Amino acid sequence: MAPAKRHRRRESDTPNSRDMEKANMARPRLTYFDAPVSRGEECRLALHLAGIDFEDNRISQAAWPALKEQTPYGTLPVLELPGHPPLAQTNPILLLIGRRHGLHPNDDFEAAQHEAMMQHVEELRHNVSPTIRMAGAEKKAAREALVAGFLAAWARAAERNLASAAPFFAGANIHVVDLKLHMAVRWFLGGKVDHIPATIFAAFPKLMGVHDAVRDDSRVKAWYAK
Ligand SMILES: N[C@@H](CCC(=O)N[C@@H](CS)C(=O)NCC(=O)O)C(=O)O
Repeated sequence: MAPAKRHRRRESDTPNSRDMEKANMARPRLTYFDAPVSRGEECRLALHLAGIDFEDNRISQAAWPALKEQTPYGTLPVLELPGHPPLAQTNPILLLIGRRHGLHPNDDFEAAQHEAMMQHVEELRHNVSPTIRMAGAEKKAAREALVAGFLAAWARAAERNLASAAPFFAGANIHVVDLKLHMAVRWFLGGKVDHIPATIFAAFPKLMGVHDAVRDDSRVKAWYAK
């Protein structure tokens, strides 16, 4: 099948285990679910900002069980680079792209500060994601508790660590950490996460500012204009 725009593969093209083991394709391939969200989308954005011609391999939930055990950690995203075994875990994927393409600082202390914030975003996901599998009253109670407790504290800590941000985490230049912060805010901004207000982060201007600056970046706009 000829690749569609952004080199998307369809479910029928899902890589088999031999593909994943060998990673001997001609160009990088990112595998994630077929949705513009979360860990997969921030890796897609990082690859796009890095100017890498990559295969955007999107799989359906139905195709996932057959692939899960073939991935390094049973999770997506997975990045395959020609000549290397598949690489999983979102932050290491982002750091590899970021270090190679000027989207992560060279200074080791500065880099560690970025990585701390990246981990902060992962902790947000680890706390909120379990509620996705809940239903009814249990989901409502769990999310209301998150809004009052964890999410409020999470946003305060994010804002504290964005003290000198303008417009991005490290000032004028976009880095992979900004892509993660953008995706974290965007998760709730559309108001589609039941029991978590769309305005959950509205009182945190620096956090919102990073979200907006990434949204308004010309390369990010170009990605969504495709
Ligand atoms: N620590 C992993 C977590 C990855 C993760 O949980 N990915 C989700 C999608 S965002 C997933 O693979 N879900 C399917 C499953 O766990 O079976 C990372 O940072 O990449």
